[in-house]
Amino acid sequence: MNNLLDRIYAEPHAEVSGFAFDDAVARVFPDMIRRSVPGYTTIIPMIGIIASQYAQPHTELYDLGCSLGASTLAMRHGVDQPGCRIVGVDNSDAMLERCRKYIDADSSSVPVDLLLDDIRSVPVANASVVTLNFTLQFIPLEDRLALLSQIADGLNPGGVLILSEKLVFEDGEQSVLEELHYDFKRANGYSDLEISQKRTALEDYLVPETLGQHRERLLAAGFSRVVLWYQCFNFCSLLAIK
Ligand code: GEK
Repeated sequence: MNNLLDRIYAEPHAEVSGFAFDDAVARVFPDMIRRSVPGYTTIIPMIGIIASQYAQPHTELYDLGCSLGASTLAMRHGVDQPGCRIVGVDNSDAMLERCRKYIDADSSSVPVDLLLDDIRSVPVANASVVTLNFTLQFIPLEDRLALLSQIADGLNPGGVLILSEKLVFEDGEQSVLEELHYDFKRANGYSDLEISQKRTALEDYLVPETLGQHRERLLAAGFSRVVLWYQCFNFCSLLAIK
């Protein structure tokens, strides 16, 4: 992955406009997500471990909101079942164009198809593993159940969804965990100005929910079991089993 430094919000913006996964973001994305999301660098290799356990022979693995393909590559190196194929989907041209380069440069022979599309309109079928690694949080609330139901329908019995999300908490817990998240960002070199401008840019676009809301919706969507396998501050990853 590249090592360009994220300085997008380092200077004061006269007006902070809404966040977009454009070329400027795609260029610095590996640095941005590593320094902004506590646990991201742990979650990625674990997606490889989970894929290795749950991939079924002759099935599809989906990476929905694949960005530069970090989860795609983790799954690609995790699966050891015959006849698996990975489908990576993202609606940002800037992301997908770069993702293609990482996939082409990678040595694994597991086939990968990359689709420039909205994850809400991509059919999921014959799937054993689906990853939504910090993507559902950008989908409008009213569309989340339909998307998860479509994923559950497209998974084979025993298949799994890996769902990683930023969370919100009730009352006191929220401020404790949020402050720790800001300290994590400060420790990674972000200034208070960068933290506050990024927060403004993401308002109304990244909409986090509680752990309870996620669990309930996953069960309503058709999953039979939901396991919290990772949490760091206000970020978590769930394993939803069909
Ligand atoms: C990783 N999973 O490195 N359709 C398709 N893509 C979308 C949509 C949509 N409706 N909405 C947002 N995206 C990656 C990290 S980043 C998380 C995922 C973050 C895409 C968007 O273009 C971006 O690439 C990705 O979802 C979210 O494991 O930046 O916090």
